[in-house]
Amino acid sequence: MSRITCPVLQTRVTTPELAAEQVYPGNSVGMSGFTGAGYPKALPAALALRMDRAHRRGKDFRIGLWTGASTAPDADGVLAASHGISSRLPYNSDPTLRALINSGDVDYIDTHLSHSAQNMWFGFYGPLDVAVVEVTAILPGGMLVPSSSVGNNKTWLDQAKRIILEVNSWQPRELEGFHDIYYGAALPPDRKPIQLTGAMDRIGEPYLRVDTARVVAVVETNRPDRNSDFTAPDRSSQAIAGHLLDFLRHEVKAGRMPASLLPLQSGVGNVSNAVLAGLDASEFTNLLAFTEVIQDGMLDLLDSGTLRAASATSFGLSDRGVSRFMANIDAYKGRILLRSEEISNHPELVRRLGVIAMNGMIEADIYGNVNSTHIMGSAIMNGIGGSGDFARNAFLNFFLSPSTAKNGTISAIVPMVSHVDHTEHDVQVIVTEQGLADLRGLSPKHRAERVIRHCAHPDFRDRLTDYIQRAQAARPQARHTPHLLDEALGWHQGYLDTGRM
Ligand code: 0RQ
Repeated sequence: MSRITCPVLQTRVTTPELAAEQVYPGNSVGMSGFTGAGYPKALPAALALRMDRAHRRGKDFRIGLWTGASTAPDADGVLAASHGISSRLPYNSDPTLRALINSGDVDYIDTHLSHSAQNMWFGFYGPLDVAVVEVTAILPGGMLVPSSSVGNNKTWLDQAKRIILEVNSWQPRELEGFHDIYYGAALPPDRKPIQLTGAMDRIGEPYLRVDTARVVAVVETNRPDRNSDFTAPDRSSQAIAGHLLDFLRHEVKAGRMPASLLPLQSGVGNVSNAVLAGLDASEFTNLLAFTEVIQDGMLDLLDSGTLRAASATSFGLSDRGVSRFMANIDAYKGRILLRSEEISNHPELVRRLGVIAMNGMIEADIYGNVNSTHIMGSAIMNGIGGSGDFARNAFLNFFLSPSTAKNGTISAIVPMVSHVDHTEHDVQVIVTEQGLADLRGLSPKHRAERVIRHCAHPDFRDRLTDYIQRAQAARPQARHTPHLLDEALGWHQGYLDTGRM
């Protein structure tokens, strides 16, 4: 049976090629998609062909591309390969696009995920020409059943001058009812409190609204999301997870949080998956998640009952995870809610609920500043994503990383981070496979001692200790956060000079 039951929108069904003609050079385009889920599957490739043709004729055809977060090779990837992206926001993990950002060909605006929609509403990004949004189905009255991610879709649909919908019949029709789309947002000075006091509260509607008059094309697809496989947690990730779990036990024992903890936010990647696996094997039970992404580890927790329910904005599953989810989809209904990313990551809600935030990092410095985004200060890896939304406002935040990178040759603990995403004022707990440094309530001097002693790899510990001792001795009148600036900045230059990077 057709997934498009709205008579008006049935008349707009067309091919990806004809739909792509609705996108013009220089347009701002808001696409769906978040961590490889729910991105448009057909339109980007058709648009990339149009761009290739224009470029062969010597004409410039590039767009400003806005998404929920990362998409996939057949969205970000094809458009980047056609040199069709002039600017991009927010989070990206596509390697082709990353290379173009780092070569200076694409302007990348690395905004907090919770800010991306409101910046659009505030008018900070200018007008949105086209929205390209994947949905699961179109209902008779024109309401849209969202697909496997919500991201910024509500804002793109509300704001775009022209709308292209992709209806993907690969997405399970049973997704109807998994979403909670909040329509109560207003702009300052008329904003009201968001009436969400529990992680699983429903404050919105199960559907996305669309003004059918602005829908210029509807394209039918049947293609899977980009589902990334996870490698089994290695020893380092398991050690990081072990330290973190011990610390949670300690906090419960100290009476600082309930036995069922507080709502969890978990970043993506193998360390985060190891933490989820560790939780599943632990005594913790009856937990809640208020997070961005439902990854395989979250399904494990839901299946075992360790996790009662999870609120997020997107799935981020492996192929195996998708099969599992689809086979048991009705059992997850009511236990998984997908919201817009401005709500899943909302600072007001993260702080009210007292979220425990756990995110990866590239490096931390001895004073607790964290770099989540840049390699050697200059090259972007992915982007800040939701890490700042959660960490800054969390009840408790953790930043996790192996203590070294590149086969042990580079220390993830440095005198001064080469780029700052999370400042010493925000960062609470740093964890590596070596141990955990609880920095709450400590002055810079004590933070440095703890980070070096507990988190640095033994191969780098003496060098860091020597650095801090000499920095303290250098200027007796400047011992609050002592640094040897030339040496601190030269630390990374040393890696570059010796060819380690
Ligand atoms: O490079 O791929 O060339 O080998 O950085 O490192 O160890 O694979 O780390 O996949 O766990 O990601 C911070 C990037 C960690 C991620 C980051 C090199 C390393 C490798 C990746 P190669 P790993 P992970 C919710 C929360 C920001 C957004 C966020 C991230 C590559 O967690 O993007 O938290 N976070 N969002 O070799 C030089 C160092 C290095 C280094 C690592 N110190 N020096 N290179 N690398 N450390 C999700 C969303 O918001 C959507």
